[in-house]
Amino acid sequence: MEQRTTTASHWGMGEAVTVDGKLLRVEPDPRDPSPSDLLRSMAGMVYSDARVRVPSVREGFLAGDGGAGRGQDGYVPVSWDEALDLAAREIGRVRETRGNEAIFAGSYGWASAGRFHHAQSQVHRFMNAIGGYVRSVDNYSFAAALVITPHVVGPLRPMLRDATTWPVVAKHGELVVMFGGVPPGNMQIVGGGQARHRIPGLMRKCLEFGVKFITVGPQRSDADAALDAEWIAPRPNTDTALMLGLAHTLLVEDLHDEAFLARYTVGWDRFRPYLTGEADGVAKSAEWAAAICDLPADTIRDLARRMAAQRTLILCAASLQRADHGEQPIWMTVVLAAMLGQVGLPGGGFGLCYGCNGIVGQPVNDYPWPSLPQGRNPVASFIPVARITDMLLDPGGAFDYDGREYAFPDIGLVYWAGGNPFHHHQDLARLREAFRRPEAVIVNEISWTATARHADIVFPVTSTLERDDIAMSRHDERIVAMKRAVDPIGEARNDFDVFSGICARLGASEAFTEGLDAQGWLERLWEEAREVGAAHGIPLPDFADFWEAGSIDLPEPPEDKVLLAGFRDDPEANRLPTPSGRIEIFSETVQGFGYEDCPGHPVWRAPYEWLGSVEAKRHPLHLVTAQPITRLHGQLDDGEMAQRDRVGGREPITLHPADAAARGLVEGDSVNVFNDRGACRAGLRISPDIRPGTAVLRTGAWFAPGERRNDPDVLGTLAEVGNPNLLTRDKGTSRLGQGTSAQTTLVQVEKFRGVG
Ligand SMILES: Nc1nc2c(c(=O)[nH]1)N[C@H]1C(S)=C(S)[C@@H](COP(=O)(O)OP(=O)(O)OC[C@H]3O[C@@H](n4cnc5c(=O)[nH]c(N)nc54)[C@H](O)[C@@H]3O)O[C@H]1N2
Ligand SMILES: Nc1nc2c(c(=O)[nH]1)N[C@H]1C(S)=C(S)[C@@H](COP(=O)(O)OP(=O)(O)OC[C@H]3O[C@@H](n4cnc5c(=O)[nH]c(N)nc54)[C@H](O)[C@@H]3O)O[C@H]1N2
Ligand SMILES: [Mo]
Repeated sequence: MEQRTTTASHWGMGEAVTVDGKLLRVEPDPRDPSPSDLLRSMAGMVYSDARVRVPSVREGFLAGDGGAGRGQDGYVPVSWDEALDLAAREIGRVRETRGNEAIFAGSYGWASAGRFHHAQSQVHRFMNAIGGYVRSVDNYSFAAALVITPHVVGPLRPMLRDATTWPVVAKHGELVVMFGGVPPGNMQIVGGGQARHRIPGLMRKCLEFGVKFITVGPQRSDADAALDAEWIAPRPNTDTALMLGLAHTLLVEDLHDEAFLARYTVGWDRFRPYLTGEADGVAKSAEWAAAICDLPADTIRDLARRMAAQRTLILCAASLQRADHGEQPIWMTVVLAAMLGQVGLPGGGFGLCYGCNGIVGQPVNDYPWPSLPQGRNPVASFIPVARITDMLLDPGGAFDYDGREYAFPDIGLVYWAGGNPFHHHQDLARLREAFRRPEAVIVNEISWTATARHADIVFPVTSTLERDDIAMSRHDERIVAMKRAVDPIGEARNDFDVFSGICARLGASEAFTEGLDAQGWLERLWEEAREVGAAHGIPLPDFADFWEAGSIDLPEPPEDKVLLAGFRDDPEANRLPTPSGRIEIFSETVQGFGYEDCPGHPVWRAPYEWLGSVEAKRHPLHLVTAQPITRLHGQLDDGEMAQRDRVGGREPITLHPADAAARGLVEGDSVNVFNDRGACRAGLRISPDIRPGTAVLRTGAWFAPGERRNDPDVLGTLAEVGNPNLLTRDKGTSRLGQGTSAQTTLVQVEKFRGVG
């Protein structure tokens, strides 16, 4: 019998269609104007060959190998009781012998939508119930931006929520300059879910009002083709130099707004000598920038003049700051906008991370819906999230972060639930070495990801469609009942049940469950949501009625928002949360940290590898590891969209026709992509719409159907299907932000002559 049930995911709301308990497909909600095709991949993920079906223990672990076989071992199926006993024994032992400071459960990752079964909330609550854990701070997405913005204009997250909306740009804007674009493929995703994907439509609407778009970056496709955007393609990682060249042009042609700089900023006088070259003998002129960016100087001058002549919004994508010195393009975007003097005007100023998701620039509300309480973590120790390998390889070692020095904790046990470090981290060979250090590694996973295959104990867990949950994201326009559509696959259980089981063995049941089962928690969360709703004038029905209804529409959000409009109106009454209360072109605080790689004002510093470096002689292609259009990171790689996109069973890599020809390569070839850190294979696509000297290999491929899946070395499998993090370098953006610098990578590509 056919059944339809509502569901929600990071890629949108939908309806699961089952017949006799088998999932056929997930259909998009008909009210979604731009639904994501990723819904079509969900059935493939649920029934994937790669599902973890039973609790499993690594062979070498049972033989006491001290971790040496992680990533290369086979697994032994065990009963749930045995696995839970083992996990409780390991956690208990590490806790007793080395304390909770020796447990790392940062467990970074996107997990799945849903307020209760959210894996990070579950694992952190569990860890707090048993005495705490070493955590991680910031994220892979925009860590450098998170750390630099409070020094310059104020914290990033409120700026994302309060970003100037596209309807305002349509009405008041004239020019939008998008560094790193606003890739339409990325707009499919909002963490926690999104009922209506409006951004593609809202951006296209700008055209009707005569707004012009320019995209700056290695790929033309970073702008929606329908926008007919102009395309400027500097060398990757040189945007800061380009922005300095624009700033210099504004200055020497007297196109900058001195009155704005005087009233709303501090430190212009400290930055100006750097720009003119008075400070270091190098004028950051259009010619200077042209040589670095490999663009005509006239293009830069012309762009500066057009920006000054019109109402211009400058956007800087998060990708620019996932690079060596990633703090600089963010800071320089703000400075450039300040020089134009349009900050706080409708359709002018700057915007950060618009390409990150469907919230930034879409009209949104902000409701503090409840989430699973995390409890208190008594362990103070933390790492910036992308310093995981450094931590495991260098216990006790010192690291810098945002003006202070810290020491890496000495980790005995790693617990991961809802994230995939062997997807998200850089230089995976180095990460593997690091993952072999702890006494024990425990992972809850849906699938046999590379991370699961580095664990000693693997718990099989349910995915979204195998359990009941509630989607209520702060910024969404609908609350959705995420209903269980199919039975759990194999012996999979919910993360909550895994942690309840371990807690029962460690005498922490009451602290973790508070006597409630999953249904009890859903009802408690719903009662709290009703209180939040009541406080915001949104009456919510009782749980049974909500569940029956399937979803509840929330009030339409306000359409018009202008970032920093209040500050512009009255900079005294609406001081910015920076030390001076104004935009800091020069930051005494940052200068005071004494970091050569992030001084007191924005600077151009050559990245550790780039097309202008000597290294480019041996590895002459800049590797862009953009977000995958056909999946979410590693999630859904086993689904229809990602598998259909493969070229000869491998992840596609895109080269410019000239670069392909120079290597004797044709479309569809299997290629070898390599540098000194590693190598992987990929399937060749050729496109004139990428900058010569650039190669695009999107992140996240790991699923190999059939034979290749059984490679005993899981990194070997990643190399075969085409995973770029075998090639990326593992170094912080700077001593300030310590974010990932994945986008700073050079490679060479050659025809693959091996088997397959
Ligand atoms: N080279 C390079 N690397 C990058 C980036 C880049 O631009 N270039 N981008 C980075 C960015 S921005 C990010 S955000 C990260 C993303 O990195 P991650 O967030 O770690 O990637 P995901 O694949 O989303 O990992 C989520 C994992 O959780 C599992 N999961 C889902 N639901 C559940 C659940 O309910 N319970 C449990 N236990 N598990 C669940 C999924 O199977 C999946 O393996 O990657 C980063 N890595
Ligand atoms: N479908 C899908 N959507 C996603 C995700 C996903 O996995 N799948 N992940 C989500 C997450 S977690 C995040 S954080 C956001 C990330 O959002 P972004 O960081 O905006 O996304 P990216 O795709 O990494 O990068 C956007 C573009 O930047 C360009 N670029 C790379 N290097 C440079 C450079 O040096 N200069 C310039 N000017 N451009 C450069 C590339 O051409 C790339 O396509 O996306 C989100 N959206
Ligand atoms: Mo991200």
